Amino acid sequence: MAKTRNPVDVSMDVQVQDMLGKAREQGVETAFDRADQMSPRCPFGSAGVCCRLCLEGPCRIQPNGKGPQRGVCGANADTIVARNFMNSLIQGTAAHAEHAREVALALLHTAEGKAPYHIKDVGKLYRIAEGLNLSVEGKSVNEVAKDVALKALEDFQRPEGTMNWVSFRGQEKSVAKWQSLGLAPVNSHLEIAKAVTRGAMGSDADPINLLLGGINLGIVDGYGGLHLSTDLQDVLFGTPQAVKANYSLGVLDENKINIAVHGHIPLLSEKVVEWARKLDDQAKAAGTEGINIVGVCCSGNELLMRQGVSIASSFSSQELVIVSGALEAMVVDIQCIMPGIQQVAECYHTEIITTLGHVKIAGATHVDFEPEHADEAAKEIVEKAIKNYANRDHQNVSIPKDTVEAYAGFSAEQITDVLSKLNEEKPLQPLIDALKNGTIRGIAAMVGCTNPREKQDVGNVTVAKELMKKDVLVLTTGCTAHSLAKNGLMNPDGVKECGEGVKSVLKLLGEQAGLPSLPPALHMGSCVDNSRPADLLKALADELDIAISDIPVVGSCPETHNPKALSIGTYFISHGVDVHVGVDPQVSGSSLVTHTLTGNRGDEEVTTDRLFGGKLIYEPDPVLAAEKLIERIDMKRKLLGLST
Ligand code: SF4
Ligand code: MSK
Repeated sequence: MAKTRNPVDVSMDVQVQDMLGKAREQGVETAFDRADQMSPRCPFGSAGVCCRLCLEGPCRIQPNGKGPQRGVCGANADTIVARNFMNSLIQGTAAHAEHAREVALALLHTAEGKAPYHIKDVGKLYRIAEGLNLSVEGKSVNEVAKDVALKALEDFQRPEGTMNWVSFRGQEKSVAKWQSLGLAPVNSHLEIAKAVTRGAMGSDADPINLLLGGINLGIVDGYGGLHLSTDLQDVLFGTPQAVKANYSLGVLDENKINIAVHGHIPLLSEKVVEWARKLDDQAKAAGTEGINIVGVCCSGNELLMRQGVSIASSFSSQELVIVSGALEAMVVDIQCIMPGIQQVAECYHTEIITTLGHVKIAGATHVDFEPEHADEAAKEIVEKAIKNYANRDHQNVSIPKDTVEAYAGFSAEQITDVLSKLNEEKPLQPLIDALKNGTIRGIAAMVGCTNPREKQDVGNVTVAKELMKKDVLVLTTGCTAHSLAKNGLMNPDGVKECGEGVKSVLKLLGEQAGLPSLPPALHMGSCVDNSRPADLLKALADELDIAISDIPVVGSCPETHNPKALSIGTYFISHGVDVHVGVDPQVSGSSLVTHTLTGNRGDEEVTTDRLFGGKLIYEPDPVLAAEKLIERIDMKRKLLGLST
């Protein structure tokens, strides 16, 4: 067993280090400790060569050529690795598709008057209806919303053709390529079921075919998951605009009842915020100064973007919010919720409240959340938190003092709006000019997670700073945004980290928004909001009449932990965008699979770079990763005839 890391070695964040110290002093185990106990990693699992698809197994292939080279059924390392990779993509894609389906159903029920939400962004609803070729003439807002919701739900059941959201949001050039390769998805559920089937024992055994199936899943993830979710969430809850909030464990408030919302789907968290405001007097009557909602993971991102709610923690340090001793309730829905929060909560007074019938944690309180009864559920949750304040042990409360101020809310619409102040007719032109003349060298979407096995924030912050100083414009989402915010990169002051080119553009844009500068990292939202950088790329490519794969743009996911990051990455690769991961994607057991994903476009063999114009870059060293990303940006600039 590897030795336990010191707190200074698990996170860059001093508050996380201190809180981990408190947890250890009090004998409370967290993910950082369990990560140490789980080291070293199993070499078979790490290489992706362990198969347990059927009861003939488990089978494992020695990657060094020694020992058996095929499983009992005859599957070799290439097939096993490709199937395992595809199974990760299924996990990610299914999670995003289900997120989207739940939001689409909530929109339908809202339009029918059966769920207590309202259409907040009517303009976006009508733009979506137009994009889907729906007639709006003579229809009420709710009738249009119902038509849009039904079109969305059709993407889970249509028997043939191409998904509505692929035709609507996809770039024509990309869609044509996918159709020519037979990769354009028909409907999310069909493609996910097909992938499960082809990856099962005794089914698809051609590794290249399996990887192409993975590309199909990436497209489903992007359009049937990310775009669909973002679009309909914006319709229901509003399209984000620039907003200021605070980051770090210090956002907890000793004088208030603290409720953390954690997970992903804003149907629940938006209602919790609404009811926290309504029941503030009840909290005051309990002897506090009111209710303080804080965000964890992507529920946090969703509320930050639309409500300005502050963020307590990214994924890897989620248990430490409880260790503060000041958290009355942690309300969770789905994805990225560590089962370990319940064990930690049992050492303090925090009540863990699960809300979905299909996502429970043993020992936690369950309040069933259905959009139709959202108000009743949210009210009950907030009342439970208020009641639980009486159980707080005030001697055991430790809230770090400082917070970091950050700006978020940079939807594609908000960025376009700021740009339009420079050129009303062609808002994207200033960005295009800056890209063309090299003031902006390229664009990077910094996305993904934090991972308890990695030193928290180091990869995310280092890659971002390295790219910024080389004049790359950084967009960000997910828990990566938490790392960047805590380290001052979502604040106008952080612009000092940028090269002169990007700095001048951010300052100019900042002036249009009444700020000394835009922050060097533009926070575009949650995991599903990776649709937002994609929207911006599509708009740029359309304006330039080039393919998205031609734009000098990269994605980077330095500290990922979740298969969802792999499916998002595959979505970007399917458009020809290079994607860096800093954590082993577990494919090294097959040189064929590794080469197909990471090889170059000039290679004779099939590679994603040759087929789509983008590839996977695995590089754990963040400085080297940034260098590799810059190389690819410069390569694309050269192909466009731009200076490097
Ligand atoms: Fe072994 Fe083949 Fe079964 Fe996998 S599918 S466990 S390789 S027999
Ligand atoms: S929550 S998937 S740790 S970004 Fe979206 Fe954060 Fe990654 Fe979960």
